[in-house]
Amino acid sequence: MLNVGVIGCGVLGKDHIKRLSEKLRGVRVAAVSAASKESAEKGAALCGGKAYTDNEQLIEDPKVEAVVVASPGYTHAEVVLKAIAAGKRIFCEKPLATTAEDCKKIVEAEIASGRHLIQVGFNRRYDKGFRQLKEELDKRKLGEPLMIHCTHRNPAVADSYTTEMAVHDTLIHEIDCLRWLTGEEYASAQVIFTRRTKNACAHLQDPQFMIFRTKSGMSIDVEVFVNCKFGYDINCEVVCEEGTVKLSSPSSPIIRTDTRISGKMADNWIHRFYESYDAELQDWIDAAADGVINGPTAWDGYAAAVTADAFVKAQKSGRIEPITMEVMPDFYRR
Ligand code: ISE
Repeated sequence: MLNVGVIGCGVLGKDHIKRLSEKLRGVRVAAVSAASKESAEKGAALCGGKAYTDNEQLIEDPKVEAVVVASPGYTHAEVVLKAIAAGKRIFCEKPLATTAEDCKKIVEAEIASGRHLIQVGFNRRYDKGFRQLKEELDKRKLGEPLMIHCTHRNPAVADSYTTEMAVHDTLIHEIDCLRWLTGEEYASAQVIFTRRTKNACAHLQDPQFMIFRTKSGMSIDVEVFVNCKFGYDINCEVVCEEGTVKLSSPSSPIIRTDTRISGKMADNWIHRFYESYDAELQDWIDAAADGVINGPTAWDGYAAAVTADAFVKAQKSGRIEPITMEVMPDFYRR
């Protein structure tokens, strides 16, 4: 039984506390922490664990063998570095840290510890549809992939959501998932600001058109539209030399009747990707017994941060920005 401490009791933190204590195997939530006492107590009430308002105290609790980090992104670097120093296993929600520099520090600390401790919560790698897409591509029956077209649409975002968050918070999923899907590193990033929707708040550029080029020359375009109004809409189509492969979307059945076609769409990411959150955490828990990490590593978190930095630069410059990354250390080779 893995005794886990959950850091952060917001929407996703509470969701993780529930799945860890009610649904997943071989795990128990021993403690939770949140900045406010009220929120920590609400989180603790969901699992019967101890409530902390200080993350460091939770990390140092001898009953806590591993931590799930679901606090806001800007807190991740500090918390993860402390957990590595305390020798705890870590599941860290995306982003691993908000800057590539901090991700690098985490990578270096993990390597220095000599143990594989960190999995990053890039949950799309565990989504059934994306897995099927990857299986199909890996067969290479369709020839080499040439282009990928994606959409990442959210029905609406809070006023606190900024133009840069379209990269750090939203596109970050495609940044990781498409790198995993193609097995390629990226060469450049470009952002095209299109005509703005009236439904975005004044400070936000929405939608945005993001273009990647990979090292082999493949081009990838992602429409990020976070006030699309009509639902949570994730699409991905890979165009290969001899055919295309497309994510089933929506994943619910399509009904044809009375000269109409209809189907149900997810209203938010928690519902759309529910099963992938279960699967990624179960994999992390199961791997703990063998002291390994099967899912996205701290290096993947670093690679995503470097790419995100190039996209933010491209938002500001309007130019095609190069993406340059260091060589992956042997520690992360599988
Ligand atoms: C959010 O943090 C997510 O992880 C969602 O998957 C994404 O669609 C959304 O735009 C982000 O804000």
